[in-house]
Amino acid sequence: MGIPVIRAGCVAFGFLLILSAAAAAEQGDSFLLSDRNGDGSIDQGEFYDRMVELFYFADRNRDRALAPAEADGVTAEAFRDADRNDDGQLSLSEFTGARVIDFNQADSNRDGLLSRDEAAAVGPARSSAAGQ
Ligand SMILES: [Ca+2]
Ligand SMILES: [Ca+2]
Ligand SMILES: [Ca+2]
Repeated sequence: MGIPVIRAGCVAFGFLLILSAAAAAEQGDSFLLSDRNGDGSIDQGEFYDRMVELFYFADRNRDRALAPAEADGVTAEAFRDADRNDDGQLSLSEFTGARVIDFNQADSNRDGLLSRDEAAAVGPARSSAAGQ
């Protein structure tokens, strides 16, 4: 019995993350959001952390997996590619695994860092904004 205080704290913390992410997104600069140490580039650790945040942000029913309906902006093809065990859901590792491939593709000078220009090529998990 009794209220699980620790758990409530985690939920509140999660909300803070979501709120700060949403606030930064409103300011339209996801690059600054990802570049935590402010050195002007996104390293793989920073990228991974950001992807984990996005994963939990997208996981609206909080089952730690993304259903196609939760993976906004991910094309059906990209979703299938990322869904390695073919269970119709993206686990955290499946999601981040697919995004790391994006990171490597965007890192055109292969220095393991994304500059602002390179990061723009990754985009918000959308292959095309034109398709609406
Ligand atoms: Ca950085
Ligand atoms: Ca989910
Ligand atoms: Ca899966």
